[in-house]
Order: sequence, then C-alpha cells, then structure tokens
Amino acid sequence: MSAAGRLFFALLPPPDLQAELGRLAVWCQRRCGGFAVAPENIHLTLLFLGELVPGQVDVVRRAAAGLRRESFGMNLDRIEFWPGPRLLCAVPDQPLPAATALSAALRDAVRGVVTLPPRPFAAHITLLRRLRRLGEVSMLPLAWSATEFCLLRSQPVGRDVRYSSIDAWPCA
Ligand code: 3AM
Repeated sequence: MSAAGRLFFALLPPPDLQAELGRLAVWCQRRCGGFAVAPENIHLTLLFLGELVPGQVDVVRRAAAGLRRESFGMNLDRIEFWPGPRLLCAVPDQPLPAATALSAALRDAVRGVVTLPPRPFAAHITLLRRLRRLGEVSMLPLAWSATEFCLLRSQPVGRDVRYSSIDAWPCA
C-alpha cells in the first residue's frame, strides 16, 4: 500500500531545464529577494491533492494510470509576479490545451476519492517564493517537451520542502 502525505500531480522538466530554471530563480532572487526554488524542486503543478491517507493514494494512482495521455510541447516565455502569494513564476504566453485537459482529467478521475481545493489550473513554474521587492527581471523563452507526469509528495525540511516522486506515467 502507498504511503500517505501531502501530494500533488505535476510535470517535472528534464534535469537540464530544471538546472536552467534553477539558475534563473537564483538570478531573480538577487534582484527581488525572497526564496529561490531549488532546481530539483522546479515543477509545474497539474493538480494539488492535499493530505491523503494510504488507501486514497492507491485509488489516485490507479485513476491516473487509466487516463489517456499525450505528449505535448510548450514554451515558457516570460516571468510573472503573483501578488497574493508573492510568487515569481515562469509562464507560457499561449494557452496549454493539453496540460489543461490533463489537469481536468486528473480532477475528474480523483473526484469522489479526494476533496479537492477549488483553485483552478493555471500553468506556471514557481521560481521565487515570498518575494520582497519587484526588481527588473526577464527571461528568454525556454522550450519544453513534456513526456511524463508524476505524483509527488511534499515534505517539510526545516524551512524548505523536498519533493519526492511516488509514481510517474509516460505521455506518449
Ligand atoms: O509551486 P506551485 O505553485 O506550482 O502552490 C503549491 C505548489 O505549487 C500548491 O501545490 C504545489 C506543491 O505544494 N498548493 C499548495 N497548497 C495548495 C492548495 N491549498 C496548492 N494548490 C492549491 N490549493
């Protein structure tokens, strides 16, 4: 049986893109303060599930495995400031129908098993948390071809978090 925890579905960039975005996060942090997301934690959240018990995790994994999945490409084009949570994010300029559909399919698949927070899907990659000031930042577009999605566990480590992959499914 799967272990429980605070779980979410996400796309993980390949390590070279994680490293590139991690460098961008550190560059932004020098201009804006706050806390840069570590390269290995760089992700795009598809659906946040919250705190699950082991039985729920197994049902959620089976539901994800049963979905029809297609690979898709995207460009991360620019940096956006989210004032509420004081985040700095890399975002695509174009809508991402495939990622939006995958997020919606995951939401439908786990409905009845998990009580989901109402937050709608908004494609973003968090670079900085608790930003202190809005310095001048920009990025060159980065291309990403998403070929799998993952179920991740978030665990607190001191004042930071560590994400570990529980399962992953290819998008073919
Ligand atoms: O780093 P991002 O924003 O992509 O914002 C949280 C983070 O995503 C989001 O889940 C990811 C892993 O923690 N998250 C945390 N609490 C949430 C909530 N209550 C949430 N998303 C929606 N509702």
